[in-house]
Amino acid sequence: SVRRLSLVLGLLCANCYAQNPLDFGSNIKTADPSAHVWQDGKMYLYTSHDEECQDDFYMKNWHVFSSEDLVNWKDHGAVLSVDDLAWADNFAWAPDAAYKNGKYYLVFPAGTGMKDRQNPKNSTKWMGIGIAVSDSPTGPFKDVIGKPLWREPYANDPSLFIDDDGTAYLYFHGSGKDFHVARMADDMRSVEGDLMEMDMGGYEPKMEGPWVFKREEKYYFTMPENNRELAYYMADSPTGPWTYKGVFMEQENQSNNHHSIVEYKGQWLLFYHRWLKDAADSCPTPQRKVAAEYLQFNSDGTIKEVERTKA
Ligand code: FUB
Repeated sequence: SVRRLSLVLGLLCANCYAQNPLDFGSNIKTADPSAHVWQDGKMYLYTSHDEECQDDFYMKNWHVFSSEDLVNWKDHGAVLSVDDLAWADNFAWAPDAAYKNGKYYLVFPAGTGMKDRQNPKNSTKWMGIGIAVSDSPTGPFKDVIGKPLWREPYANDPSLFIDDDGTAYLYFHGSGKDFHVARMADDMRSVEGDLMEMDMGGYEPKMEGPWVFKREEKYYFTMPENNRELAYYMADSPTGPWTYKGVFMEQENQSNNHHSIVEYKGQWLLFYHRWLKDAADSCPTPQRKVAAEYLQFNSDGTIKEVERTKA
């Protein structure tokens, strides 16, 4: 797969070299990449931002990176921060973005309270999902509704999928094994109707960050199963019923993963994060870094297993 990634990069950029994790040209620690290609043809990554040497997921802002060749990246800085929110002050976790009606939307989880590792029952942590708007893909984004989309149930790791008819669906991670989807109102400022429970064909493992995409008339619901292995379902509609298809990327270092999948210049790509301890890092424990791989499909539409490029 080193060869494969080099090939992608070689095709996209003469004299480029394989980078995995991606070299963002800054020392900040990033995770939870949501990849999108907008009208200008560039690749945009919306990521969360780990504090230096973090081990508690107390995270404060979200960044956007862009690239035209997947090698040279521009960091557009913190495009939204929990300091900008009236309803949350922590847990700036995995974001996603969408383009609709001439505006760019950043959908993000954030929360309040504290985690108590020794006595989890004393934890007061709460999380909800917000939506912020900008005229530019690189923000800054503004929380125009000034509150979460809902308070109950607990929700994080939102992911927006806009179908060909313009309907926007919001998938998210709730508490435990819940596979729900919400339909967004046309102005993207609220949820229309109730949360819909999806038929997962009888297999509902614990999961985090869902990511939905469409390819050749099939819908794919992908997610880190048990928070670690990337697995997927397929369906004929964005709300299921879904058929489980298995794992396409194994876990690494007993650590969480979070990913997105996008087509770029005729090639499908998988963005995800790894936990690495590199020599240049002064942190005592592995830290999260965003990486990418080629994604290949079989003729029946199933996803070929992906091996990580050697870091
Ligand atoms: O980055 C904080 C959390 O860790 C994310 O929301 C989860 O998906 C996991 O990556």
